[in-house]
Amino acid sequence: SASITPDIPLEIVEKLRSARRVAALTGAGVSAESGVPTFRDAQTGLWERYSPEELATPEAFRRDPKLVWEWYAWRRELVSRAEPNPGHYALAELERRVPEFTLITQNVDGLHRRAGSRNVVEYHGNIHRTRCFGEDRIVEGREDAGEVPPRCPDCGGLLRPDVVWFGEMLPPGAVERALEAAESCELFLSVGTSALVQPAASLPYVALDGGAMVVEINPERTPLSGSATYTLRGPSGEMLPALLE
Ligand code: BJW
Repeated sequence: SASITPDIPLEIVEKLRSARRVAALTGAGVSAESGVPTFRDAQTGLWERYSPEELATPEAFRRDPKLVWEWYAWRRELVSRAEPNPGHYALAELERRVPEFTLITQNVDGLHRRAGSRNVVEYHGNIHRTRCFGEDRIVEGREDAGEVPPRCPDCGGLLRPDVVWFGEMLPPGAVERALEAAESCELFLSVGTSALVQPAASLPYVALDGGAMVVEINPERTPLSGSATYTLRGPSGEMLPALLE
């Protein structure tokens, strides 16, 4: 295990080997190599006409529940057919190597768990779960029930995906678990996220304040790039496996 990929600074490799606590924050870029479109780059399909700020809000759902439901139904289909990529598998392998590893993902696609990650904080929920818009309760097995959107079997209200929209609170416990991990880690990876959406975007700064090394992995510059300890400019499907070599 002595061979080290030349692109990765030795300091990062050494930190990875010695750290007892590591945290990683992931975004849509990690699933890009699985064929899942990101939110803010090269616009495809429904993203062409609508920005996430227009569709991922409770107001949008109230205004046009059918449009919003169909956007998510289309994405649910797409991610069901997608497979985890080498970046997802490398993060799962990292969890097996590090004593305390927390993966905080903004992705709702479930690909990290499918790749074998276990200690996952789903910061923005999960697209495969459905809940009642009125009662805030998880409802199972109604996704394909004729009406669009389907209705709650108990109260008759509209059903929605169990994801976090702009202006909404994060899932119970998610903020606390993520802060705890960011505050106490020795190494924090920010991978495939534009680092724009709060409160996720503040986690790398929490880690920096706590003395952690912060490594950003992204082919593009982000608002975090200037503050990160190291930036690895490249796709996560190549950079994450290289970290493990
Ligand atoms: C690659 C790659 C490859 C490409 N390899 N990389 C403080 C200040 C200002 C505003 C706020 C604030 N606090 C709260 C707010 C309001 C708001 C907010 O942040 N607004 C900003 C836009 C400024 N936040 C909220 O409302 C949050 N709630 C909250 O804070 O509650 C309390 C509260 C409420 C109201 C007021 C104040 C407090 C909730 C945010 C929920 C975000 N939800 C979404 C939708 C989820 C469901 C769904 O999937 O549809 O989450 S929006 C969307 O953005 C989604 C994503 O998780 C999130 C982040 O996007 P991400 O993952 O970074 O993707 P992209 O596309 O932006 O970037 C992809 C990156 O990958 C790029 O950088 C590429 O370069 C890179 N890449 N290929 C590696 N191969």
